[in-house]
Amino acid sequence: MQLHIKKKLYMNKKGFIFDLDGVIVDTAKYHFLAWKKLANSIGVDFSEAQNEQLKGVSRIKSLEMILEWGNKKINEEEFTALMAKKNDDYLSHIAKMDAQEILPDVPKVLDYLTQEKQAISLGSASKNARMILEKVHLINQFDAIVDGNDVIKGKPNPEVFLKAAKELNTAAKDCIVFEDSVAGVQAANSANMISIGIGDKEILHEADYVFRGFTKISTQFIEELIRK
Ligand code: B16
Ligand code: MG
Repeated sequence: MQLHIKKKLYMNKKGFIFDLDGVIVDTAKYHFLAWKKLANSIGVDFSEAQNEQLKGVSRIKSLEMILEWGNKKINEEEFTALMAKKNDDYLSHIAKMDAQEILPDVPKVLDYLTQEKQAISLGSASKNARMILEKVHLINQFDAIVDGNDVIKGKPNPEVFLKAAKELNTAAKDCIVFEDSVAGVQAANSANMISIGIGDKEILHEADYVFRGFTKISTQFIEELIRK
């Protein structure tokens, strides 16, 4: 969905696409708590390593994977009920969120891109993305928001990022994606975009560049991406 046009998008050659969970805010810890509670309630163990595999993965696919790990078979009605239960629990954590939960230097990078009149989109698998951006007061920094409500195929399928490029009126090859998940990096690569991993170099080895966080990204590096 395209938001108000805060910038003259036609001036931009590049499109900067940000994942949400794990890139802009540290909501991965809340997804972990909610999935762990749910998994344990149906007698399935759930580790942090398994949670890593769910990063960037849609809610439906995440539950399917948990049930498979636990070797559980349930009917459609139970599946829908468990998804709602997980989301309610997740939302109870989100309710307490504020701007303090924005990851370090994210506002600095967004402000710099805005100052340089670059086009910015969200590209998230989450259906709660818009609400979270509102809660942390970042929603107005985005020219477009593409999230879990706008796509049929989840990451690693590139649909979410291709839609974001379209919203920004930018060619896929001119887009730069910031991602914390393996599935998201793969999606960016399949979309023929520049992938920038935020997190662990070994986990995100498929990305074009990897940084521990935005504090490690220099203004000069962003400048080079703009001018490339
Ligand atoms: P929801 P991202 C993803 O967001 C999360 O990484 C993933 O753990 C979650 O299952 C997915 O959103 C769906 O989230 O349940 O809120 O719709 O990293 O793509 O911003
Ligand atoms: Mg993420």
